[in-house]
Order: sequence, then structure tokens, then C-alpha cells
Amino acid sequence: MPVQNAEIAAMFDQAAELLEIEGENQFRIRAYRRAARVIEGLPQSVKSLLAAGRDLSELPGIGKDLAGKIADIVETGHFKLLDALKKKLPGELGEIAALPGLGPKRVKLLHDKLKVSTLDGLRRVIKTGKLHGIRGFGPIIEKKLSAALEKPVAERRFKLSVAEAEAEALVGFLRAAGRAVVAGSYRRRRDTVGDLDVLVTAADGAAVGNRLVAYENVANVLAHGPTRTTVALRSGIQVDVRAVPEECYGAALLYFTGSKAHNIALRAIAVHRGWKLNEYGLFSGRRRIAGATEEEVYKKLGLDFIAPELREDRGEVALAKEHKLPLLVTRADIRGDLHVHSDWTDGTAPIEAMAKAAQAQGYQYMALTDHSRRIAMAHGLDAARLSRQAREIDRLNEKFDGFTILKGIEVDILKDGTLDLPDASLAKLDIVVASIHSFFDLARDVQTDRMIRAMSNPHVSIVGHPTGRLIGEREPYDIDMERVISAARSVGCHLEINAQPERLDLNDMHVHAAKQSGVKFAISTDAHSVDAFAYMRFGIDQARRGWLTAEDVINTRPLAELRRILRR
Ligand code: DGT
Ligand code: CA
Ligand code: CA
Ligand code: ZN
Repeated sequence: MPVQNAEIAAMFDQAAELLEIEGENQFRIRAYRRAARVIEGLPQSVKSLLAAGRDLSELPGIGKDLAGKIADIVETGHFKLLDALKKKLPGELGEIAALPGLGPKRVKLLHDKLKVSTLDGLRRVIKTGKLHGIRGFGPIIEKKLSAALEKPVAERRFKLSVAEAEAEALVGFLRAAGRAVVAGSYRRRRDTVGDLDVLVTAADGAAVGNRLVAYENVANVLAHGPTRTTVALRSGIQVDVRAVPEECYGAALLYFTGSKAHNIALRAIAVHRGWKLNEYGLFSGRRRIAGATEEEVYKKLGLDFIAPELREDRGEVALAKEHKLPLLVTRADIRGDLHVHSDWTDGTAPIEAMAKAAQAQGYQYMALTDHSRRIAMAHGLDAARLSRQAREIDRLNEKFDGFTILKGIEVDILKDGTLDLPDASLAKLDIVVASIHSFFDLARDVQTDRMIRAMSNPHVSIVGHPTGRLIGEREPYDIDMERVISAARSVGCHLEINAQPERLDLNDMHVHAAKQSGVKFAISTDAHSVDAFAYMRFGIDQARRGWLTAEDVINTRPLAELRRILRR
């Protein structure tokens, strides 16, 4: 049975929870959590990497020991350590520990004092008021727990990268029943996806549902009808599959791609012309006047084709009417990556290997931006090592043909907004990415002043992952993005769209707002390994959702022009 990356990640997360309850050392627990994030975000399945003969210990955060465990899971479908932990610790303690407000200490209390080891057991002690009796379980925690326990599983959202791995495998499987495509928020490339909405054009509608329920990753069949089937996959993600006839394909794709608000705006135009628009087509009376393709429907409505990423009813319909839609940036426009780490700090590959991988992406340049000294855990660079690295880059650049490694740094923004390296060091570099990696909980105006002070240093070219969020794990720090955007514009600093699947930072709304203010962007992968260059597509997705054209993105420029832009 093929094991999906998301499942391996879930196994590591669960093992981490259980080890934490056991009181295992924090270093090991963190290593498992880190491995889970790495696996979950991989651009290919672990299975295909292994099949290609790749050594998993080349991945960031994965040592020999973890690599062996992962290979074992792929081979057997089981994580031995997790199975052993589950045997030792009763019931659903892992799930309980994952609830908000419950650390391992509290879970232990629940278990020791109230004999709670299942979610139902926890519900019971809340209902009967027994939870009050335990020290450390005040009304705030109780409220949080009740809310979390009531929340239906379907409300969970999945990172786009996780949804993508599931979607691609599923579409490949469904293809035997007809032409399959994933619509919904997935096709609009939202940073998180609630469920997958799949359309299959097939003469035999019932065969589509029958094939779906036979898919080996299905955990639960929730509904199974002649044209629509809903299942939950083992990763927890829900899938709605609909069979549609060929002549309705475009109208169905349009309808189920959404967004709902975009659909409503289109329907208003149809109604205004005396027509009707639904998932079966565009109708004048009973006559279908369009519906086989999306293009045909937009055209009939007097609109230019609107890319799925724009379909959020943020003004795109009016622009389509005036033929003024932005020509969105594509992966093919990108000429380089401006945020890259090497094994000089916390990357896994030597500079040369990273440069070769960047060149293999078709790029003309790559900026090496390792961490600065304050990030001691990552062996951040001080001025002396930075100079040595510069000489190494000079040596490598001699060897490359038609490709240039730019000298850069990801310099840490200190608590007061000054930078972690002296200006004299920064002045020697081609590019400086400045990022916040500490003091996430400063008051809003203090945090905003801190960032603006850093941006105002004339050596700073780009602010890295500007809000610091980790999707589903860490909220963005509290910062006044409006002030940051207007400062970026006035000092001529660029903002990063970090393409790491768990970051996607800036998000689409902030990108859109910053573009309207005239800010320019770098779309960067923050690659820590040679595989991570493939994350670029997730950054492009969010850039497109923010309406960016190639003009708005500095790493679409040829090297000479980029150098001019970087000289502030
Ligand atoms: P999600 O799954 O929460 O990430 O977001 P979506 O956009 O995929 O939403 P979903 O799965 O509820 O529905 C898929 C598409 O179907 C949605 O984007 C538009 C269309 N749709 C669903 N319900 C309605 C509705 O009540 N009216 C209209 N006009 N369209 C709807
Ligand atoms: Ca959906
Ligand atoms: Ca849906
Ligand atoms: Zn960073």
C-alpha cells in the first residue's frame, strides 16, 4: 500500500506527542516534528525519491537514523516506534495532547486523576463538571476544549502542498474513468484548501463513483450516489467527486471552481442579459448557448478569460469587461532565486550543488543568503566567515558559464530593529535579505517600528518572510502591514513572497495591497536543499492571487537590470 507524505508526517507528529507525554527529551521530540514538516512539504513523494535511489538523509533535518525510519515506513506501512508507543500509552492520548491548551503535563493529569484516555472520556468529564475539580483546568481552558471537541473534522484546512500531493495521486487514479480535474479553492491555488472538488467527464457517471470508492487511500465513504460521491481520505482530507457530461464541462468547471462570490457576480451579468447561468450551462430560455468550455462562457458574457487565481470577486470581473486584466506572472518568467541557504549554515548542500540545482531550473542567477551570526543554532556567519564565503563564491563563479552566484546574507533583525552584522560587511554584498526570527510577541507598534527601522538601512534589499507565520502552527506576529507597505515604498525596499509551503508569506491579500501601493517583490524559495527550488511554483501561485505581473517581480529581470534595481 503506497504511503503518502502526509501520512508519514502525521505518524511523526503523533509519535512526537506521545514521546512528549512520556517525558522524552525535547531535542528528540523537536527532531520528529521538524521531520514531519519537511516530509509534508516535499515536492515529490518520499516513495518516488527512494525509487530514484535518493538518500533521504540529504533532506534538511533528516539524519541517517530518521532516513532509515522513513524508508521502513514506506516499505511496511508502519512506524514501529509509534506502534510501540501506542501500545504503552492507552487510548487516544496522542489526539488529546493535540487539542489546544493541552500540553503533556495536563494530559498526564487528566489520565492520572480522571482516568481520561479517550476523546469521549474527555467530553464526559467536561459535561459532568469533573474537570473543574482539577487544578490548572480553569474556565478558559474548558471553553477552548469544548469548542475544539465540537468542531467537525470537515472544518480542518490543509496546506496547498499537502492537498496537491493528494490531488495529483487521486487524479491519476480517476483518469481511468474519464477526464479528471480538481476545481474549488485548489484550482484557485488558495494557500489552504478545505476539501477537494473533483470533476470527471465520463459517459458512465456511476462508474466514476465506483472507481473512487475503490481507491486505496479512502478511509470513509460519506455519500455514494449516481453522479456525486464524497469520501474522506486517510490523511483526513475530504473529496467530492462529480461526474459531468461533456457538453456541460466548462459550466461545471466554472461553477465548482468558484469562488462563490465570483459565481454570483457572473450570474448577475447573465441575469442582466435575460439569461441563466448554472453548473449545466449558460441558457437563453431552454436553449444552451454556452457551457462546453469556460472560455466560451466568459466570452458570451462579454468578459475576457479570468484566471482561476483571480476569481475572488476583488474587482476582476469589472477589469475583464474592460479588457484590463493583469497579465499574471508565470513560472517561465522567473530568472533566479534570491533566498538560498547552503551547508555553511543550516542548508544541507554545498554552495556549488545549490548553484547547479538553480541552473538546472533554467535560472541565470541565485543569491546565496545564509544566516547571520545571531542564529547560532544554524552556525550563522560572522563578518570573517562571510568574507571567506565571498572568496569561495568568486572561485565558483569562475567555473560557471551563463550563471552567477550573487553574494548575499539573510541578516537577522535584532530586537531594536538594528541588524546582526555591521554596515561595512553588508556594503560588500550584492543583496541583503533582512528577516525577523525572534521576539515574535512585541506590541504591534513596537514590532512595526522595529521592522521599518531595519528596512530603512540602505543596505537592505528585501524583507524576508515579512509576517513570520507558519500555516497551521504559528500565527503571524502582530504588525501593521499598512505602515510596513508604505515604508517599503518610500525607502525602496522590496518585500519577499516566501514560497515555502508552510510559510507563503506575504499572503495573497498583503501582496495585492502592496502592489496597489507600488511595492515590488521577490518570489523566493528560501531553499535549504537542492529539491526545495521546486517550491517556486507555490510562491508564483500566491503572487498570481495578488495580481502580480512579471513587472512587479524583481527576479524576473535579467541580471544586469537586477543589479541596478538592487543598488538602492
Ligand atoms: P474550500 O473547500 O473551503 O477551500 O473552498 P471552495 O471554494 O473549494 O468551496 P467549496 O468546496 O465549498 O465549493 C466549491 C465551489 O463550488 C465553490 O468555490 C463555488 C461552488 N459553490 C459551492 N456552493 C455554492 C453556492 O451555494 N453558490 C454558488 N454560486 N456556488 C457554490
Ligand atoms: Ca473545496
Ligand atoms: Ca466541496
Ligand atoms: Zn528566515
